[in-house]
Amino acid sequence: MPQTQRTLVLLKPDALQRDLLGEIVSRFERKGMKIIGMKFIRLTSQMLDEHYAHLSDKPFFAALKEFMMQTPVAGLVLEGYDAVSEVRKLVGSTNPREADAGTIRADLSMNVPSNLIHASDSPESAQTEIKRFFNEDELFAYEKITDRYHVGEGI
Ligand code: DAT
Ligand code: MG
Repeated sequence: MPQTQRTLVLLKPDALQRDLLGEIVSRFERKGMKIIGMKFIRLTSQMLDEHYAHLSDKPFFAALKEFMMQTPVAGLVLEGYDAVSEVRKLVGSTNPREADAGTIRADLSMNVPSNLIHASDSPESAQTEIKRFFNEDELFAYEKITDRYHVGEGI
């Protein structure tokens, strides 16, 4: 059975600068993901040390942090069936030139680190990342008329 999950998305400074926030949010809306949190976040060096801890020994780490702090990022929490893997599927591989056509990164970007978007890579990291960037009172449970098409009795 599919699991209703929540996942964390960050629209990176290149998405903001290239006027792609709407295009990217629209792809998640069209898929049937429910937006339950959405705000601008000014990332700090400390937040990025935590968020990208798995990359701290890489030579590009400092440049990656600098890139992520160029502008505010747009944070979203998305909810839906198997949201973590479904959102990663829509996002595509880390390197946009290796990502499958049809994905956000393949269709709209060319390079790392300018690959437009972050999305949690497992249910465990989704939980940690949602807590890192959103307070409980910034997340909204609400009924949507389209819930009947996107969740419910289906497989
Ligand atoms: P993903 O964003 O697909 O989860 P990741 O967690 O391995 O990938 O890396 C986080 C970000 O770090 C990635 O979106 C872009 C940047 N990055 C990864 N590998 C890189 C590299 N070899 N050179 C420059 N930036 C890189
Ligand atoms: Mg990652």
